[in-house]
Amino acid sequence: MKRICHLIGAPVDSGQRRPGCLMGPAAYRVAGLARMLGDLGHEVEDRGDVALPVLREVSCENPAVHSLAETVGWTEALSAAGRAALAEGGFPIFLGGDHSLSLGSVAGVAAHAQGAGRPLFLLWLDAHTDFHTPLTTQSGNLHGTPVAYIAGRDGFAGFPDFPAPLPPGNICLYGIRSVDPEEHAALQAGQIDIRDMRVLDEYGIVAPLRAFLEEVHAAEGMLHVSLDVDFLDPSIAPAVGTTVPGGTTFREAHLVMELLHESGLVTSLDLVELNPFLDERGRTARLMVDLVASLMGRKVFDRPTRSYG
Ligand code: B3U
Ligand code: MN
Ligand code: MN
Repeated sequence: MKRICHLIGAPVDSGQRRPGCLMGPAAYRVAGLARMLGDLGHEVEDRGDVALPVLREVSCENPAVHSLAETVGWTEALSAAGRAALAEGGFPIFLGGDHSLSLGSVAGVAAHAQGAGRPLFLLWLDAHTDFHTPLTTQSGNLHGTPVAYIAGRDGFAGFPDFPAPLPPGNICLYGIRSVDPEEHAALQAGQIDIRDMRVLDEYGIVAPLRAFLEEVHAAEGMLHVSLDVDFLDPSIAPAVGTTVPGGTTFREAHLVMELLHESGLVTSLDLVELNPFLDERGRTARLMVDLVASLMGRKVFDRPTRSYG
């Protein structure tokens, strides 16, 4: 399917403490994202980088939280950008930026889905669950909070209300292998299905994803995919501030992308946590662009795969 890809630069650095993610959008452009999408037959509109609006004063009871006003500003601006892209019939690709950008990107997508009367599903490809609220985070890094915001947890004073929070069954956390105690307790008490590495080691990378995609399909839902660089193993993707060993391999990650393409269900995408300052000669940026290629239709042979099962 031919898409009109809207590239939305999100040079967000406020959600964590290590400078460099703001160079992410430039790195994706240098690595040839737009050309690759064009070569696959898609239309590409590079909307440039979103600008941070004038900041409002906001405060949080948790003294650990930093850069709150900036993160709220990004949330509002990126939400508007995402919503506008979908309203124009585009396929938004958010070029991050740290994962706090998803507070905004998913809010915008959710607002559109609500207006269109369609359920929204979320596939979170990440080593982390990002299920803190601003009140529970110990690091104070708000990139650890977007899933909680999207799921409608309390504690986001100062942020815009999340439009139509997603029910737990619409959220799939995939590739998880690092969870803080507060996140663990909240997830344990809730009903979000967590496809952590324990699950993927036992069942493989395919079956748990297929099961989720079937649910999206049955509900005629929209599907937002949020791809954190640390979903990948650090040995192939070193350009990320929070490396966690035991991530997905090159082939596993491509297979996930190929299955997503074949499903035809994905309607928006975040690329997050790339820190080009930590990269080795651009290899992580190039790998991320390659994975997007698989997600957008690049394949070895253009024919249905026969079943060997
Ligand atoms: N859960 C930890 C670590 C973390 C979350 N997301 C990332 N790191 N990338 C925290 O700081 O909230
Ligand atoms: Mn993340
Ligand atoms: Mn992560």
